[in-house]
Amino acid sequence: MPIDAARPYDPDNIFAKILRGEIPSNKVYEDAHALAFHDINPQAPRHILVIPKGAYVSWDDFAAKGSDAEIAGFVRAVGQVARDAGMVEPGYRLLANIGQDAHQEVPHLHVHIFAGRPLGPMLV
Ligand code: IU
Repeated sequence: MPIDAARPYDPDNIFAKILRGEIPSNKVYEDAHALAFHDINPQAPRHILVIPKGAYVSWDDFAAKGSDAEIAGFVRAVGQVARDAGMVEPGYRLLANIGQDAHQEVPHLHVHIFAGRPLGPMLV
């Protein structure tokens, strides 16, 4: 079920549990500000999720409340993951679903990285 991104952060959401190490993930990257792991239900040959370590539901929440260090660290982490995964050539797609109309299911901000095949024109 898609979530209401304006709701308060739920510390028991699945990605919060992954961040706390209570649930395992197939981790590909971690630093002070971000964690990246393989999506359990990949929608492309390569499908990685990158999440900030802070408690943010939405991009707008993160942009408003995140520190400059958190925001810069997260943006750099997304790029680092794509580079480390060898996705720069022939390319990759970033996607963040925010709120009900975008069908956000996990109420902890995450960026999807898709790669591994021609992804076609952008779909909305
Ligand atoms: P969405 O943007 O909130 O719709 O995407 C949530 C993603 O989280 C989706 O691609 C799931 O396959 C993925 N996921 C996961 O990787 N591990 C989990 O334990 C759960 C969801 I629940």
